[in-house]
Amino acid sequence: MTRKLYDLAAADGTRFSPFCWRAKLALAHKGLDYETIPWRFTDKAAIAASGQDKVPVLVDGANIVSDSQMIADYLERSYPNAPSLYGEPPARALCMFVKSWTEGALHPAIAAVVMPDICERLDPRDQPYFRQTREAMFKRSLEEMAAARPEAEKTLRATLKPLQRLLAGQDFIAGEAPNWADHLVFGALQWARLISAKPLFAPDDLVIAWMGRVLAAYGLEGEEARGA
Ligand SMILES: N[C@@H](CCC(=O)N[C@@H](CS)C(=O)NCC(=O)O)C(=O)O
Repeated sequence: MTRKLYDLAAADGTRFSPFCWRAKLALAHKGLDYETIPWRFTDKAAIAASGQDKVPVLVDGANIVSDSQMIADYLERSYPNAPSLYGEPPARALCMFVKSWTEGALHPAIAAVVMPDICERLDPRDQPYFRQTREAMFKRSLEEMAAARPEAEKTLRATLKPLQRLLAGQDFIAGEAPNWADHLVFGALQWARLISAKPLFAPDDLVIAWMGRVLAAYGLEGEEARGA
């Protein structure tokens, strides 16, 4: 039976979720086939069996796994003979630093820039839900966030500097080949570039070349435009 991954979709089908991208890269890393099921914010009933209300949700035979980190741990445990997502045990701990930086610094910097753009791109039936939950989350209206975009872009550029410095000297965050550390950061930047109403990165930005290498490592070239 084919594995299924519930994957957040915009109105035009673009798959922009950073957490879903991580999960897709982890499945590719393990060499596992899967199909994605486009999911909207308000399709809570479709993933109710996972016992929570967010995607990604992986359905692998009888196993239903939610939360991208739980999915990575599940894949590592269930498919131990496929290439490891973390490397040796200490490397998992290092990946947790990358996860903490991604979610604590990079995601907030990206969110401050793209929240209004996301709303525009959502299925109309998702838009009121998104506006209400995100305005409560950020304690600002989407219009206030849009007005503050120039400042937010400046913060994002500063946040990315250490990553760019790293990528000037090595091909992947994990070194010679990508692993979960790359997947975590890739998910965030893929989210940013797929959903931003205007380009956030120059074509010659080091992070763009690295994103190309990550996709190429899994034979996923061509996926970046559609986001599927
Ligand atoms: N900790 C979860 C976070 C997943 C998450 O926040 N997913 C978002 C999409 S990017 C979602 O499904 N949100 C549903 C909602 O806000 O109602 C993970 O790592 O998978």
